[in-house]
Amino acid sequence: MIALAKPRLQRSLVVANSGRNEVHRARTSESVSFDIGETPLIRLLEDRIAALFRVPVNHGESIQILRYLPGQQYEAHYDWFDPASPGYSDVTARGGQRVASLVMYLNTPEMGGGTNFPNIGLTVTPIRGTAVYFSYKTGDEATLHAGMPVFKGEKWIATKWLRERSFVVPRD
Ligand SMILES: O=C(O)CCC(=O)C(=O)O
Repeated sequence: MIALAKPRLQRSLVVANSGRNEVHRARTSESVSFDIGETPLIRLLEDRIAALFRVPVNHGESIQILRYLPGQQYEAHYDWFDPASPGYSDVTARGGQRVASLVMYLNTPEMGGGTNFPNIGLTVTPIRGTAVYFSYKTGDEATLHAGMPVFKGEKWIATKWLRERSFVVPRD
C-alpha cells in the first residue's frame, strides 16, 4: 500500500465548510486517493472492509493513504459533516452523511502519531497491521479525533469513510 501511494503523494485536503476540498493548516500530511477498485490490492481491501462491517462497497468513499512526517498532524475534527455548514447539502448530495470511519495503520511510527479522541480520553497507538474503527450519528461529540504530531520516523495510514447510502457506482 505504501509503495502504491509513494509516487502519487500530494498535500492532503479537508472538506471545508463551503463543501469544497481545500488545503488547510489543520491537516499537514500528504496523501493520495485511490479510485474504487483501482488496483487488485485496493479491491481486496474494499471487499474486506465491506464484509467486516457489513456495508456495501459502494457506500465507501475512496481509500486514502496518508503519510505524516515529523511535525505533521491532523488537528481535532469530526468526520461527520455539520448540517449547519453552508456546504452540507453539496457534500451529502451523493451518498448522504458519513456514518463511520476506519483508520488503518500501515506502519509503526518511531515516536508520536497516536490517534487521540480528546472527548473520551482515549489515544490509540498506531501499530502496523491494526486499525481503529468508529461509527457515529451526526453531532456525536465523542468522535472528535486528531492525528497527533509525529515526533520521529514516519506515520502511514489508510483511511476509509462510509456513507449512509450508495456513494459510488457499484463495482462490477
Ligand atoms: O492520522 C490519524 O490518526 C487520524 C486520521 C484522521 O483523523 C482522518 O484522516 O480523518
